[in-house]
Amino acid sequence: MTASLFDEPPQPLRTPLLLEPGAMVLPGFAQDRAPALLQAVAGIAARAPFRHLVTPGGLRMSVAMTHCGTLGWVSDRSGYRYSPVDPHTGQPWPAMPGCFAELAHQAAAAAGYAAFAPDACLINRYAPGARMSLHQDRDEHDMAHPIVSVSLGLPASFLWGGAARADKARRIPLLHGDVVVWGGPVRLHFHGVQPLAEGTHPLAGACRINLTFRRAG
Ligand code: MD3
Ligand code: FE
Repeated sequence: MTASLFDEPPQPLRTPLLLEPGAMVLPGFAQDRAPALLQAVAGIAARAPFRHLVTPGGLRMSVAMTHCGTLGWVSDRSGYRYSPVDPHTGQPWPAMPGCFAELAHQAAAAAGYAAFAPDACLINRYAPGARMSLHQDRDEHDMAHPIVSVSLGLPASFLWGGAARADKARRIPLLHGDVVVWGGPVRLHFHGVQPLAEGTHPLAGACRINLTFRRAG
C-alpha cells in the first residue's frame, strides 16, 4: 500500500487567522527573531528587574512583570497607571530595543494597522502555575491604537472573552513565536491566561514570556 496525504496526522492550523473582526493571530510571526527578543528581555531585566505587582486590592500577582519604552504600567494602593519612571529603581524604564519596535510595527501592518508606533512594552513572565484572571486593558490613553502581543517560551492557553465579563470565553492556544494583534471592535474585550502548565522550553527554560506592545500615552 502506498502512503497518501490521508496518512498524515492532522496538523494544527498555522496560517494567519481572524479570531473575530479586530483580533488577528499571526502564528509563528516572531519565531525566527525569538532568540534576539529573549536576549533583549534579559538585558532589560538586568536594569529593570521582574517584579510581582500588588493590585490596589492588596493581592500579589502571580505573573512577574517589567517594562521598556517611555512608559511602564505600575500599580499601588491608589490604582493602576502608566509612569515614565520605574518605582523599583527610581530610573526611567529601559529604552525599547529596535528589534521590539520593528516587530510590533510589522505585525500591526500585517494585521491592517499602518504606522503603529508603540511607546510601551509590558513584559510578562509566567512560571508554571502563574495565571492572569479575566480583565480589560483600559489604562491606555487612546483606544484607537491596537495592542500587539508576542508569546515566547512555554505554551499557554489564552482565554478570549467578549465585551462583558460574563460572556463565554474561548480557549486559544498561544505557542512560542505566535503574535496576535488586537484592536478596533475587540480592543476592550475581556481576556486572561489559564495557569501555565509545567514544562521546559529549549530557549526560554521553565517559563513563558509575553510581550505586549502598546501606545499608552
Ligand atoms: C485582547 N497579557 O498584559 S496577551 C496583559 O499573555 C495581558 O500575558 C496576556 O493580557 C499575556 O494585559 C495576554 C494578549 C492580549 C493582550 C492585550 C489585549 C490580548 C488582548 C487587549 C485587548 C484585547
Ligand atoms: Fe490584558
